[in-house]
Amino acid sequence: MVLAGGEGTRLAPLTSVRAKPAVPFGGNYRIIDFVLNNFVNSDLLQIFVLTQFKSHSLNKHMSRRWQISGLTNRFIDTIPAQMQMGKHWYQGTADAIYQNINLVEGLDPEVVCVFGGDHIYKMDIRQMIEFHRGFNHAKLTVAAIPVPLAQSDQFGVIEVDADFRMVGFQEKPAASDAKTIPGRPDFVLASMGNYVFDAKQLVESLKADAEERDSLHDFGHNIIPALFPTGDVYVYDFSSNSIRGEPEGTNGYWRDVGTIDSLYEANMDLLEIIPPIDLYNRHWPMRSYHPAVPPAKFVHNSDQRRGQAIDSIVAAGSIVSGSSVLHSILGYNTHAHSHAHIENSVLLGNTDVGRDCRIKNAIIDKNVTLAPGTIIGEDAAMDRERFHVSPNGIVVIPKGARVGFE
Ligand code: ADQ
Ligand code: ADP
Repeated sequence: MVLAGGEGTRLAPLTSVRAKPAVPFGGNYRIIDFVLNNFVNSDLLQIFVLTQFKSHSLNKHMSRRWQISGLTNRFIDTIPAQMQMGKHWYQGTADAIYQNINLVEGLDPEVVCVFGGDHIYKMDIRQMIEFHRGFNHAKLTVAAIPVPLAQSDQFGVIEVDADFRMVGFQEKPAASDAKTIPGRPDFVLASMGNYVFDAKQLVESLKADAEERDSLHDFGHNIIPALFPTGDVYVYDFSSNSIRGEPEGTNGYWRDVGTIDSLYEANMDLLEIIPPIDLYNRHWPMRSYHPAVPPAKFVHNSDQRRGQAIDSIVAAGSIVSGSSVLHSILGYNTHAHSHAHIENSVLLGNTDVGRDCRIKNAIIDKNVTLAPGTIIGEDAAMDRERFHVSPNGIVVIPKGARVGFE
């Protein structure tokens, strides 16, 4: 069960037009591709993707790329909120699963994986299931990773005993209250929001939670705190997960791209010479939808100025003509015209960058047209007047904007 309904308010304006898992990432992906590739590459092929907010773009992506047909018991089904349990939308993540409990019961599985749809990472999920099965009575196993203490208020913070049994859980505590990792006072052990449940336990927990009037019907706030005191909840150390063919030292890379700044940084990570997440590992193919567009092209312009891209990723359909692209990601169908300069930026696609534009430290959503001579990322005060600017100074241009035309 992939939870793909998140509203993603902190990613606005990118999520003003689409659900967070549908946000384009890394030139030719959408965020949800990472978790889906994790399941498919782990050969786990009974997948429900639960959607809710602004799901059209996500649905389209699912139907264009993530279909398995003709194999009887293998499927990827995208499930809209259907109000199965009364006239209300999903109240929280647990309610999202509860409202679809008939899907689980219908398959009568041994374990159910409940995973978030909005993180950038690679995981061989079979290894986590194997870990879960290694305990006789495990009711639930939660994947976890150390994160800096300062971010504790964004995560479920876990305490474990020597056997990696969960002995404490705080949902999004302030840094001053959070339990740090013994011997590592600046880190907490964070829940990745990925759960492997004993199927019967999942059904039982969700039904009990549905009866609770005061519950938020959320895994982090309600289900886990109710379950770990039984002593049968375990914690999977994500850094122990290994994938064939990955560069050394990249184990444990996981990014919650919940804010503009974290989304930007995760995109920039792809531009490292040896990136912490390798898109080229043929043992772990990274599927996504690819539109029928021609290869990217780099050309001199009429006054023999080079069109070039360095330390960059350029998706198909793009043309870089007499302009320079440095340390940036260009999505599908980006056209950069003569004398333009694009640096440290992420363009999501279908962008027209006019002559003489200078773009720095920006995320530019799809279908944007920049008039010749547009300058972004050089004058913070001016950028703030026109656009959303993140705490770290990343300028975000919303989908469909026409910038610099009077
Ligand atoms: P959050 O990051 O706050 O905390 P949450 O908003 O609960 O995550 O969303 C979890 C997942 O469910 C996301 O993939 C989201 O898209 C999806 N989702 C949210 N609301 C939904 C809805 N109504 N319908 C369908 N899907 C929905 C959680 C845990 C923390 C943990 C972090 C890790 O509660 O303990 O540390 O994830 O990021
Ligand atoms: P994303 O920006 O997430 O990639 P798409 O470009 O795939 O989204 O758009 C998703 C769908 O939303 C389009 O196929 C179209 O049907 C619809 N859509 C987008 N913009 C508009 C609009 N201005 N008016 C009507 N429908 C729109």
